[in-house]
Amino acid sequence: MHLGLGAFFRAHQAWYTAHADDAAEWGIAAFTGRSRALADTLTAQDGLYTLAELAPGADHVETVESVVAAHAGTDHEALLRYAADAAVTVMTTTVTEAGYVRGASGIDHEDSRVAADVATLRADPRAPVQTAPARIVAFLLARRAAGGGGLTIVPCDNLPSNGDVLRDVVEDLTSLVDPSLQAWADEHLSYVTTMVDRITPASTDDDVARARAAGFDDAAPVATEPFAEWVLAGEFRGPHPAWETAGATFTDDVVPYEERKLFLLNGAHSLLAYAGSARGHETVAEAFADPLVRSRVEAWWDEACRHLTLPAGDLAAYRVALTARFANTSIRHLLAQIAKDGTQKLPVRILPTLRRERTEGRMPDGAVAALAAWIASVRAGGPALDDPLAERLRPLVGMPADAGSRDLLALLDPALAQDAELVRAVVHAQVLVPR
Ligand code: CS2
Repeated sequence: MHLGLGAFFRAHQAWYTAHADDAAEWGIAAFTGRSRALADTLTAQDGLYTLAELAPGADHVETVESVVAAHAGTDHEALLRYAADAAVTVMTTTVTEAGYVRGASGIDHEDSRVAADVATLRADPRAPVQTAPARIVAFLLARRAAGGGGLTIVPCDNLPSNGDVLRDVVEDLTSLVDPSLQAWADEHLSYVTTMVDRITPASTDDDVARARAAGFDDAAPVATEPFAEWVLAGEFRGPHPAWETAGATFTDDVVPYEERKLFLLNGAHSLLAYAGSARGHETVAEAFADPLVRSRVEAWWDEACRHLTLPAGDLAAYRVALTARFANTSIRHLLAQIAKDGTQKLPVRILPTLRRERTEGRMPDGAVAALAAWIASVRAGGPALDDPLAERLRPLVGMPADAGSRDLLALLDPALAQDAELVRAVVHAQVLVPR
């Protein structure tokens, strides 16, 4: 089972499942977020789609066969049918950082969709719900009712300790909906934490044309990069595909890999997204080729590396590989896509390093540039406004730099706004990255 049928899932978890030694024994039933279109398109082609790995001089196209059923997220009845199926032992999720609807701890009790889902599930545990955590709770209630066995939930979004994050959210929601479910969950359910990596832009008409030119009549192709990495930690409550035979790594401690990827790749991505779009670039490769933006990325990498625990040689090699990945002009990775949901992304990508640097008495230029560029994007009414907290960002459009910066930093973390030296540095940095 998968929640969050999109391009990334099809380039990553579905691809690993298709390449596992035991691929013939597994199939994925995948659900979109809400939209019906992709589910219908994939259903019309029996779940098959082409995956193009793109790099200058090294394109490779294959057909991926692991998705055996594609459903719209609104097809709640189908979701509950899988819950009762003993053959379903693993649920992966890619619901985006914002999709977990996290609060300060557990789920966000202030979110009106959460309140609505709680009321719905209390009244009828089989009624359709809106949020991803509620869909999972509905799934678990149906599984318990059907006497279903062990299940492992494997979140695949860019959040540190994503297994723990999802557990906290689901358990908190469970306590609001039906506390008696917890005892069943303790016995039958486990959460695995993962680091996922593969740069996969949203699909476009160009991808359809490319597939056609390669001889495939595919209305739902995916384009990605050759690189892929998956590191998983935790206990499974049942069988899972032999992902390790396709190159996934099972380890005891995923944190060092998560931090390396979140800070160096995703942190740099966010910096590129805001600073690059302010300077008129459209894609990651274009922004990365701009020496002014690139110098900020290098500064950011230096700062972040000071706080990563993997050996220096590993980090240096990762930076070299990332440099080639960001420079890959065969992929059009739009900055506007990465700029979405900044209030959810920056706190996990940039703030841990920023806090550690401030504690050690330094003013980290790269981290400051990332925050300043995000603030500039909000103040200019740019792509940063595509955010679950848009209502709180919009009043700051056009605000003077000093007042706006303080308020926006406070939105990410109130303690940041108390750091007067930091606020000054952020206001000053905006001058360095002009629109
Ligand atoms: C990107 C990620 O959109 C974003 O925020 O930073 O989707 C990134 O491309 C992936 O994490 C790469 O593995």
